[in-house]
Amino acid sequence: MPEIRLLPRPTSVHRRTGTFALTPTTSLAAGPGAREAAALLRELLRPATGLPLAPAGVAHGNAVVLSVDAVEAAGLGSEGYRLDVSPERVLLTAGAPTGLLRGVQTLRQLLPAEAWGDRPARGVRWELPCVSVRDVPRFRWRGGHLDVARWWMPTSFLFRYVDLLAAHKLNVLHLHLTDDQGWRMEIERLPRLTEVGAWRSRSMAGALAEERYDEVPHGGFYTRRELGDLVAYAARRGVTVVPEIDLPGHTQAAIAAYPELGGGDASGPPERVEVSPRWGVHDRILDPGEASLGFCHDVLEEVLDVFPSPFVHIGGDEVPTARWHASPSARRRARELGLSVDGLHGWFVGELDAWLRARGRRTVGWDDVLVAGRARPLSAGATVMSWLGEEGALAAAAAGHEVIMTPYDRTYFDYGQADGPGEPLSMGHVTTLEKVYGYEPVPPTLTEAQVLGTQGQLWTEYLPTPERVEYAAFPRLCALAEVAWSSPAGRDHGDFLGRLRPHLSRLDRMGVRYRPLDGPSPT
Ligand code: TNX
Repeated sequence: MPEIRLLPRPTSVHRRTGTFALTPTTSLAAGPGAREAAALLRELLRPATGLPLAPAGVAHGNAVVLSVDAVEAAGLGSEGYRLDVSPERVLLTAGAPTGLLRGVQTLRQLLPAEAWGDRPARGVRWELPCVSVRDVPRFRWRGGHLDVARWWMPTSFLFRYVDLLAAHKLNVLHLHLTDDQGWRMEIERLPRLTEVGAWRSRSMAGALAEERYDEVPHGGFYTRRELGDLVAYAARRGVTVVPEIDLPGHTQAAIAAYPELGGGDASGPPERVEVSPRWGVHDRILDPGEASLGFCHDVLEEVLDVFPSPFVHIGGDEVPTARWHASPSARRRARELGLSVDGLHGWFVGELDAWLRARGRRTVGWDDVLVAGRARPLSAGATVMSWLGEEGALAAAAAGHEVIMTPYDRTYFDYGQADGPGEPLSMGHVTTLEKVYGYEPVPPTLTEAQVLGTQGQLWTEYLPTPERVEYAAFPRLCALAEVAWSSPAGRDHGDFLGRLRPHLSRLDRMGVRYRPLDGPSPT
């Protein structure tokens, strides 16, 4: 009998006797609200199985039946589902279409790993074990972050990354689109952002401390249409793309394109800067004046056009104010507002938050915005992404904000996975698979309802290619997916590893270049 090895672990799994076989005559019946899930199931299984899964109005004979049924699915929320496999029928039921998308991923995991390939697999019996699964996610925000600013990644990889997130029932792709080292989103009204800001003449080649450069030009950007296609593709998989435009710090690439945004100092107008070739925190930040705010509004307007996400991330992290202290216009602005120069950080973030709120969106900011936010409270719906530690999360929750837990020591997958020889260059610290799996996102003094969720971060300073990104992401993202989806009560590292091994053979079929469990692969 085939074993049942699901990842992330569902709420409950009851094994029944027998199997269900998907054959060329198996039909797929999709009731109202189930069409998208049916299309996804066909699309996922077609390449390896070649099965047509022909649409059927009413299920007859050997059939897979997908339905949205609020009564049957009571208590399952918008993402939960029930999957009942008997020898004649596969019944997938959810209270909402998104729940069916999650159930489709489970159904796929019940098949032999060969089903995950992108080429026809011959001589495989496409059997599912009979089982009853009931499954409801723990957190609403289960994210994967990807920094495409430090290195541009091919557009096709963004689509693939969405597939990988969805396969793990993660539901947010947080795209870090701008930083000192590159501006990656086309903004029609501000063409120089990508004509100039998307390209750098060289990149840092060694570790942060070494300051070595490669002299190889690098760049790239995504058109609005490409990003729109990505949003639609992700939506069909139940994944929301949350854009991040990092403001007012981490903006050297924008200032390279439009130098006036950088403000000047007492000695005159700003000198020109290049798109930065090096990593680390930069002191070139947007001048806290009307011109910069107007710039942010222009950018965000186009961002809202392309990304329907209820959440928009404005960064807000690492804003060194030294240059504001030296800038007569910044000092004047602080005086006018009755703020300290450092208080301008909070004022800036508050202005953007109010602007987004007026347009019906919810601001997301790194927890640095809280320190900054003292000058002006954030809107109630603003959400804080807490990377610095639990203090930020506690302060955010105390101020009534929902929090997304992204602590650097547990969820930064740009950190190494082990200490030994042969590990690729990384940010330096080590975050093992076990440490990720053991992470508990709800701090002891917070309630589950105050925590929107958690997410894995892929900052790419040391991850210049999709291969390197996948190696850093996996298998740690598998562990995080389980932390985000499954109930903490059943958490057991040994049991997880028992399910991870067969899961890795699924990832093998998808060609994922993960770090093997027993040590680094040769690079
Ligand atoms: C801190 S987390 C940063 C990023 C870096 C990352 C490297 C955050 C809001 N800022 O700019 O890429 O560390 O680990």
